[in-house]
Amino acid sequence: MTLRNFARLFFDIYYAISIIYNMFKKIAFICQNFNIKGEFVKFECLKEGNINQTFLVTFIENKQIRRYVLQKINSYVFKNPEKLMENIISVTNHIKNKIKYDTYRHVLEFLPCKNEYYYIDNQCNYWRIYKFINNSVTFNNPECLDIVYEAGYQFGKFQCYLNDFDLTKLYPTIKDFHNTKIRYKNLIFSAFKNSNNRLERVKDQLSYLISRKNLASYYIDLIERGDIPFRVTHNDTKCNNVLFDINTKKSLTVIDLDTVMKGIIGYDFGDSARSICSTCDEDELDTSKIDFDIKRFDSFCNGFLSQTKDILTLNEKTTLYLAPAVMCYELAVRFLTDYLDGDLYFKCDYLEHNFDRAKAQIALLKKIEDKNELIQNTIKKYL
Ligand code: ADP
Ligand code: GN1
Ligand code: MG
Repeated sequence: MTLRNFARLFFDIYYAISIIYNMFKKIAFICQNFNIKGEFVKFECLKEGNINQTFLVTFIENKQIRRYVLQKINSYVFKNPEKLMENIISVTNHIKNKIKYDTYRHVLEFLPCKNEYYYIDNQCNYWRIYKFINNSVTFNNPECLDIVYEAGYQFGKFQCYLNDFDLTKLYPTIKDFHNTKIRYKNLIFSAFKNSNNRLERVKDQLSYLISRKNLASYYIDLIERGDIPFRVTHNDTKCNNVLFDINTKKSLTVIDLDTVMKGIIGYDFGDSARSICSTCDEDELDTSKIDFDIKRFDSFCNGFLSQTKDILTLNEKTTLYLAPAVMCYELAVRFLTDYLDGDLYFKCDYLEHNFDRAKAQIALLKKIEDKNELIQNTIKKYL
């Protein structure tokens, strides 16, 4: 190694250590504001989510290890973190009152910071802390049908817990979040703007999504006609938003409650079906491997509908079959829009990440549409 290379390596290592050290100090300082007892010993990044910045922080109190999840709320995505935290606290309190045992493992528990449940740092970032659920695990892609059943069951149970929750208490944390018609308009607008000169690259995917435009209006028309009711919905029911016990592989609780707000059942059912029943990760590059697994869909429906079938109206039941396609379409539209806009919304690991995600959702949508009849029959079996 030349002296010059050695000096560069030394500088890089020094630079990396100083970033980690400053981060350590900053995280320790933020945690202090939540009055956590004990000594702060370390932090790790939890990289699963596409939105918030998440850290696992470890404290030692009287020789006992205590772990917490520290999150910086994404303020580009969530414009009013104060109201968002009000939603989460009232929803988690409501659920807590219904759980009979092991409350600490079956609902998220947030720590107060003075009179609120967030801390604002000197750059106006909002931070929150909640208890880490020990011996838990999440799955991007479930390894077996029991896990699929459990994920469906847990999202269904979440609906049941909140069936008697007063909808008017919830603030819309993201306006028109699942308004697929507006999502479609935004895509067309971004294509016109072409602010990052990416239009030429996406023209095949864009024309496909335009050709399937009728999917965008299906649920919005039903709501506008008053054919289906509003409910409290989670709105982000992808597979890795359910925590499982690492040993028994039983589901523990639904996490990532930022988007809990007024919605319709198809959003939660469809979003989890497209996420859980896909044979690949959301950013699979080899689209020929992507399929919608009907065996998984069967187990998912079994779990979800075992919890919800008695609370759903007839119209909700008969319109459920299109939900996996609509939610998959919506996500393809969102990924492509964000790609055209220059990756402002979703966290990206590399330049083309959003484009690859959009292509993967389109591949999945085609499979879902091919299996429409099987999807309908499976839903009927469990209603
Ligand atoms: P995002 O909004 O970015 O998706 P999440 O709230 O879903 O963030 O958290 C990201 C990841 O952190 C989860 O997928 C999960 O692996 C882990 N996690 C979050 N909350 C907990 C918790 N209470 N206990 C254990 N792990 C958690
Ligand atoms: C985001 O936060 P996370 O990673 O669970 C997004 C969802 C998308 C999902 C796609 C608030 O979910 O709507 O379906 O990415 N959440 C928000 O992976 O936009
Ligand atoms: Mg998440």
